[in-house]
Amino acid sequence: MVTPRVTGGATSCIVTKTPDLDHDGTVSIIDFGMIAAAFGSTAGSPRYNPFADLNGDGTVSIIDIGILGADLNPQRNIKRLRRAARHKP
Ligand SMILES: [Ca+2]
Ligand SMILES: [Ca+2]
Repeated sequence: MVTPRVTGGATSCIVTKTPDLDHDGTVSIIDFGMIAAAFGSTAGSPRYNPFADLNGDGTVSIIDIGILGADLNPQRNIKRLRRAARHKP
């Protein structure tokens, strides 16, 4: 994921991994739970999940939760779940 930023006339971008950790097509509380399970871990520790380390700095921290939070969209997820419920056989 690339997030453009313009600050004081300078343009930059931040490149992060996708916050859709379980690859179900939405950023939801499930993805948040995966980051929470690895929260505070560092590369090499047993709980470290490299997919949860969204900015790739070797630590699963509040920064990674913030990146996920920017894409967390409860309304979109509710709509997706309703659509799925309508298509059940
Ligand atoms: Ca997901
Ligand atoms: Ca991180």
